[in-house]
Parts: sequence; structure tokens; C-alpha cells
Amino acid sequence: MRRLDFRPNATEPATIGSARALFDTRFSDIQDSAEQTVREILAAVKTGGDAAVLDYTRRFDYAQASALRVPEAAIAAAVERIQGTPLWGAMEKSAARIADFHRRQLRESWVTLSTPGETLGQKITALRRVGIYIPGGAAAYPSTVLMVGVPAKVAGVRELALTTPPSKETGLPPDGTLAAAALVGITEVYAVGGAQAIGALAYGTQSVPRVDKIVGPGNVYVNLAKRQVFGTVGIDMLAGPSEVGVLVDSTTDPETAARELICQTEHDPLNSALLATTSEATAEAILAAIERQLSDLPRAAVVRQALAERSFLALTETLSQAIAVVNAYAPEHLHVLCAEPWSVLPRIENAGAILLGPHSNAALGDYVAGPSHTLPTAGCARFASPLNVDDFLKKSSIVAFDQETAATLAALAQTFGRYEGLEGHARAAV
Ligand code: HSO
Ligand code: ZN
Repeated sequence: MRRLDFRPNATEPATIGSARALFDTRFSDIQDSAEQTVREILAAVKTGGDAAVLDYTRRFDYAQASALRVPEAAIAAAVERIQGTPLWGAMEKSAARIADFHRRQLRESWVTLSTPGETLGQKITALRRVGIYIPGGAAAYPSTVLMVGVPAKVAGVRELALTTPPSKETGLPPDGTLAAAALVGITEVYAVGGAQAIGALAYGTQSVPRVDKIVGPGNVYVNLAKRQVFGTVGIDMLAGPSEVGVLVDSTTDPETAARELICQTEHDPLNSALLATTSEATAEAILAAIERQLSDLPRAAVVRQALAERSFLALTETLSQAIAVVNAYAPEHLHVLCAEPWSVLPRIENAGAILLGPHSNAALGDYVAGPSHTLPTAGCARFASPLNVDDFLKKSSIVAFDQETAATLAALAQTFGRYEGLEGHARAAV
């Protein structure tokens, strides 16, 4: 972990400004190198359609690929295999909790009725067709299918197309991913990953009808592709390599903090972590606990790399300073493990998910708590929200005046129209 010492007696005390500049570049090296490749893939998919997508699939994922769509029979077979395992029950319970949480976010269209002669309002419409990207390759993420698919269903999206990479051996996505899709009610599944999947969803191909918006997390290629197709389609956010911020003080149990840091960094060597604390002794105890816990963890090497290369230890004099560092880092997940976490909550400005206290652990948030685990990363928590029902809804404004109301407002509009040199507008205001 890179050590940032904000305490006044440090040799060269770090500042919030310098930390922010450092945090801003947490993934820029990988982004810069992938940008051009992604541009080429998207251009090829735009002009080449299915043939180009298949070509990339054969090159990157499954050498014998001959079709993009996963047959419904293959989904049904996956369901049958998973239904006999504990994963099915876990998915059902988790889906129910995710649905409960997201139903609270639903909102109604509204109109004003209080002023006679004028009605203003907002009409809410669910998006018609949405593409869901689910990461795959080496990993299988049925939980992500639920965390994206259930909010989409709650919002009332009519068509959902899911795309996820095929396994190198079978050419199909993992059973768990297919079964989760079926559980959510998604039958349109494509065995396509990476930037080529984003291109297919955004531009449409012979076998993939284009979508209105693309949602879901992905690797750096997927995120860069989403950014490049934004405008042709909507996107939810950039949800890339996972991040965790952990805020601790001298009261924190080091084993708990260590588990949380390990949990979010075991996804990928590109993951990033921030440990912010007022207590150097606790920080040292946490680092020692991490070493102990890694001794028999299957993915210890991934965690070690993530902690060594893209992670930070911030030592501060005061809790306020530690909170400022957390806000500058804007983590995807923040675990507040210091004393009185609820009193810290109002001061947290930038974080995708805020987990309060030692029992609100990362794994529960990732799998069963209810809020979507698809969260803004790479500092996007400064301006973006977790994936939620609003991502699948859009609003249209409604204006309805009677003649009398129009006449009373016309003079104002004429004033604007003439000032802006738009005489047609001025005359249309009657
Ligand atoms: N921690 C990941 C989500 C996930 N964890 C999926 C396990 N499976 C990003 O928030
Ligand atoms: Zn996770």
C-alpha cells in the first residue's frame, strides 16, 4: 500500500489536493492503453455486424463460436442443473430482497392541479429495451445478474437483452449466470463479452437488435466502450475494477477491517483500496491481520497485487481529515468501522455504498443486502449513484395551458424572444 501521511509531524505531509490528484489517476494507465483498441473494435462491429462480433469472440473467448445467441434450451438446461443446488435458493432469497429494496425507489408520474388553467407535470416511462452486460471470462457472477436485472424488472423495462462472455471450453456462459437470467425472466442472452458486446448492443447487428441503454459492470475495455458509445445509447455509469475505502480508528477490530479489505480486492489485481485512519497502531495491526488471513486464501496473489499496486494507506491526525481523504478518494464501497459510524455518515459526501459498523460486511452487500452492488468506481461516486430504478426510467415534462393562462404568460416569452433575436418565438407567444 502506498503510504500517505497527512499528520503535521510527517517529513513531507500529504495534502488533500495532492491525494486527490493521485486518486484521480488510479486507473488511467490501463485506460490510456486500451482506448485505441476499443475504438477499433467498436468501428469494426459497427460496419461488420455479426461477422465482426463472431470474429472477436473466436479470437478472445471461444475459438469455435458460430452464433451469438444462447439457445433457450441451453438456458433451460442450466436452470435444471442449478435448481438442484443451494445456489438456486440463495438466488431466490437475494432476488426477493433486491426487489423489495428497489420497489421503494419507484415513483409515479405527477401533475399540478392547484393553479386553474395550468397543468404542469412529469410523465415517467420505463425504457423499452435495455442491454445488460455481465462480466465473465474467468469468473461467474450470477449475483450481478440479479443486482442489475431485478431493478430493471421492478422499473418495468419491457425488453432485456443480456450479454456475457462464453467460457473457453463450452462456448456458453456459466450455468449460474444463465440460471440467474432465467430467474429474473430474461431469455434473450448472447454469449459475447468485451467491447464487441457493447458495440453489438449499441449499434445492433443482424442478430442483436440495438438497445436504448446499456447497463452493468465490466472490465476496463467494457467501460471504455460504454463511454465511447454514450450518445448513441444511454449508459448507467462506469463501473469498473472494484474499490473499497475503510475508515478506522483505534477502536476498530483489525481482523474485521482486514476481511473487508481482502473481500473487495480479491476480484482483480487491478482493484484499489484505501485504508484511512487516525491510528497508526491500528493500521499496522490491520496489515498484519491481512498477512495472516492471506496465508490460506485461494486468491491471495490477486489481493496482494491489488494492495501493492493500486492501494493507499492514509494516516491522519484527526477523524475529519480521514473523512476528507475518503471523500477525495470517492470509493465504490466505504466501510465505516470507526466508533459511532452513524455520526460519521452525514460527513460522507462521495461513496457508492456506505456500510456502517462491523456487521454490515462487504459480502452481505455484494450478495444479499438489497441495494445493487453495481456501483460507480474510479472516482465516479463524486457524481454518480448506485444502479437503481431511475436508471431504467425516463421523464417527459408535461405542459398544458388554457387560453387565458397562455395570454398572461405571453408577454414574458415575447421579452425573451426579442432579446434572443428570435422573432418567430416572440410571435408564437400568444
Ligand atoms: N464487489 C463487486 C460485486 C461482486 N462481488 C459480485 C461478488 N460478486 C463489485 O461491487
Ligand atoms: Zn465483490
